[in-house]
Order: sequence, then C-alpha cells, then structure tokens
Amino acid sequence: MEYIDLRSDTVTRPTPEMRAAMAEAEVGDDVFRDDPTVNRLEELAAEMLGKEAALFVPSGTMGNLLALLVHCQRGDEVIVGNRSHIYLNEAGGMSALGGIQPCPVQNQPDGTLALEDILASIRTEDVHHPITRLVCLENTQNICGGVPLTPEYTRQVAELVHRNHLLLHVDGARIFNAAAAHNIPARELVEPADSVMFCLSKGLAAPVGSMLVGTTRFIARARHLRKMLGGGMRQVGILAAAGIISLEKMTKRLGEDHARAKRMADGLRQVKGLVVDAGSPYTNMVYLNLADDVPANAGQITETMRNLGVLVDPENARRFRLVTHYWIDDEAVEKTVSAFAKSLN
Ligand code: TLP
Repeated sequence: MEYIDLRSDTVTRPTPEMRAAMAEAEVGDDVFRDDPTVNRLEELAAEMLGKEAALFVPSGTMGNLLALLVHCQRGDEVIVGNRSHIYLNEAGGMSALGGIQPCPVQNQPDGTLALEDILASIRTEDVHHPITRLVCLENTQNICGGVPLTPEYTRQVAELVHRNHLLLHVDGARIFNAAAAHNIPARELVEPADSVMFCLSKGLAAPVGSMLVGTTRFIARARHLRKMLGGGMRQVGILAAAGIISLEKMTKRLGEDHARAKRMADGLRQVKGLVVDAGSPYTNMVYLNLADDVPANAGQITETMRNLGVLVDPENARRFRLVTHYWIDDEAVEKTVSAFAKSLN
C-alpha cells in the first residue's frame, strides 16, 4: 500500500529530478575539497543565508553539534529552549561529546525565549559559575507548533547576546519554512546570527544532508571537527546534487505545504472528537489533541489510521503532529480528514 505519510517532513523521498541529477553528478573526494558539486552547494548555501561560508554535513544533529563544539569550550554553558530539538532530541551530544552544559530556558507558546529570561540566565563572573557562551534559537520552533520566529525578535535576541559578549546560533532546520511564512528571504531571518544550521532533508526533499553556515573561520574549524566526528565524506556530490535542487527549486514551493496544512487543519476542525490547536498551523505542522470524551488513545487511533493508509505521529497518549511536505497533495489532505473522521466514529 502507498501510505500517506504525515509523520514528518523527514520522510520525503527525492524527486525524479533529484534522482536524475544524482545519477549524473560530477564528483570528487570532498575531504580533498575536490568535489565540484559539494563546492557549488556550499557556495549556494552561504550565499542564500548571507554568510561567508558553508559546510555540508550528514544531518541536522551533526550540524548543531558542530556549531556548539566550535563556539564553546568544555565546561561552558549554552542557553537553549526547554522545548528545543537541541535540548530534547539530540541525544545529549553537547554534554557527552563537548562537555558543554545546557541551561534550559522556558519556550514561550510562540516559540520564543523571553528576553528577560535569557538575560537572567547569563552567568555572572564568579569562580563557582560555568561561563555562558552561546544562545540557541530554533526557527521554525517545532514543538511549539512549527511556529516561525520573526526577524525583529531574532535581532533583539542578537543584540542582547552580543551586548553580553555571547554568540547566537540558530537551529534553522526549517528556516526556509519560516522564510516562506514571513514572505522574506531566509538571509533576513538570520542576518544577526553567528551561525545557522538548516536541513536539506526535510521539507526541501533531499534524501540526506544539512548545511552549517557562518564565517570562513567558523566553518574551517567546523570542517576540522566534522572530520574528527567521522563525518568527512568522499564522493558526496551524489547527495549535494539533490541539495542544489532543494535550494534552487524546493525553497520556492514551501508555501504550498503551508496552504495544505491549513486546509487539513480546517477539515480536521470539523471532525468530532478532534481539537486542533488554536492558531495551528503556522507553517507545515498541524498539532491536535483527542477530545476528552474520546475513549481511544492516540496509539489506537494511529493504528486505525495506518489501516486506512495514513501514517501519523502520536506525540503522547492524546496528541498528534501532522506534517505536510512535497509528497502530500490535495487528495492526500482530503483522505487524511476522512480517515480521521472514520477512525473516530
Ligand atoms: N526533527 C525530526 C525529529 O528528530 C523529531 C522531526 O521529525 O521533526 N532541529 C530541528 C528543529 C529538528 O526538527 C530536527 C529533526 C533536527 C534539528 C535534526 O535533524 P536531523 O534529523 O537531520 O538530525
């Protein structure tokens, strides 16, 4: 059965155009910097994000880890959202591999960290204290609803951060979704950030890979650390070829995913037994709960949905996240709404 797969935008398979480009990609040994396709992807990424240089990395998790390892020393502290991917879903890499300590600050419902909370979390100079080195923002903020942070907010955080001699890293796994939501170029969203990670392998539909961008000096150090972590890759132009299509073409169509998420949410609001989050969706994620009077739990509904050909991701016993992407068309939106209606009645 061909499933409608809403578990994540990470499930996107490469497009036929990507597969053709991958088959024909000009390649070389990227550890020698000899792969022309990787070099082109890195130049394009740096240009689109308005930074000096970029590095192709196997995953978003590795990209974020590299940023933390470059910016921080062992024993340093990083201010992160308590609902951020870096804090919750990266296997504790910063502590395990970098000796870096997270300082979690509450994510507000709109995905931001309150400026006063950031300020209050910066350690004072004291022989007892760790040194605060870095603040991380996530844009779009996944767990808060796929909500896009604004360029104004990011600028305010950057001002606070830089005034206090800290650095700002943006986990921009879905930064192009944020850019599409605000209808501005991605570079405007990250202009004051010292480093940014974004993913090619999510809504941009590449099979593998993320990009880390920043200054030339930052990227040179990240390249060294990528090798240390075992992430130096060879004829990886095969993958970069898909990434170039992600950047040149797929970034321009994300609004379609957002419109479909909106239609899906509108449809699901009509289904008795479902409570779609107020305001959802902001981008390509619909978050919803089972109403209190529904006896089934999210696991059981997930199973029924699977039997009806729709894969969904239960967040907990009562909650779902549905993510639209390149392979979700209008028909899939309608089928999803009717599968939920059948599952609940
Ligand atoms: N997110 C995945 C899962 O890991 C939860 C998803 O389905 O949303 N930053 C953010 C904000 C992310 O959402 C993700 C992946 C990453 C980083 C990590 O990227 P990968 O999976 O490439 O390591």
